[in-house]
Amino acid sequence: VQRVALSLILAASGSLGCDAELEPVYLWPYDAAPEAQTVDGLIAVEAEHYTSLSANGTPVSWTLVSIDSDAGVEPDPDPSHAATASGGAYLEALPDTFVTGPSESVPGTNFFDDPTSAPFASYEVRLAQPGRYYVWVRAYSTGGKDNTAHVGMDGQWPESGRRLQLAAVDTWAWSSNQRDAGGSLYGQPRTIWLDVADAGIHTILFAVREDGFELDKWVLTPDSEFVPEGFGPAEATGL
Ligand SMILES: [Ca+2]
Ligand SMILES: [Ca+2]
Repeated sequence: VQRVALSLILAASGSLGCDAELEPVYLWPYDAAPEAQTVDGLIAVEAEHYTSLSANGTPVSWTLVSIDSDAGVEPDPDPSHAATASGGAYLEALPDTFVTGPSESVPGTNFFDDPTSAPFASYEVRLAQPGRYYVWVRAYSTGGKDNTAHVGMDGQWPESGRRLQLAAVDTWAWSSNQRDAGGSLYGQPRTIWLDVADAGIHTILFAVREDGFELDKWVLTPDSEFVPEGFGPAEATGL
């Protein structure tokens, strides 16, 4: 396990203010920002602490659901899961029209196998070291038509970030599985990753593949043995 400190910056309004000499600091768009900490190469970010969201010309958007407010977007067949979400909030891809039962996938409308034309959320982070980062997400699905997404970086969507697959249903669960990896529809752990060529500011991207996907929190870790549990690491803290 590499023991290199890593810092994280989230841009509050597009101005990153990055400076390699600065102590790591959050620039959350929230007043109650946690104090930043240096960590052992791992970062953890609440999905609701995004830098920006884009529908990317589609009818679907990542939409905030919290203990204080429902998404207010219909149709959304399942109830809020904010009460059991990390931080009491998450993003859901809404509206959700591709659901278990008599519904059809419509590419570009409720199903986005190609992440380049999918709705996405952006997170500005500062990575203090290059290398391979395994991607874990804490997410919720209520069926097989709500349980995949894509991960990208800096406007790119590498094959290793495509088709992130949840293996659990009707519960919050962590996954780093790529659909079909290892000969299983539900994939295998640590088959979703991002290769980072240079330290510095990067934009981590999460795109919708199936509407109704609920994204609570995500982790990047260089540790191939790390498996998050429960709510996972506190934001930006490490092992
Ligand atoms: Ca769906
Ligand atoms: Ca959350």
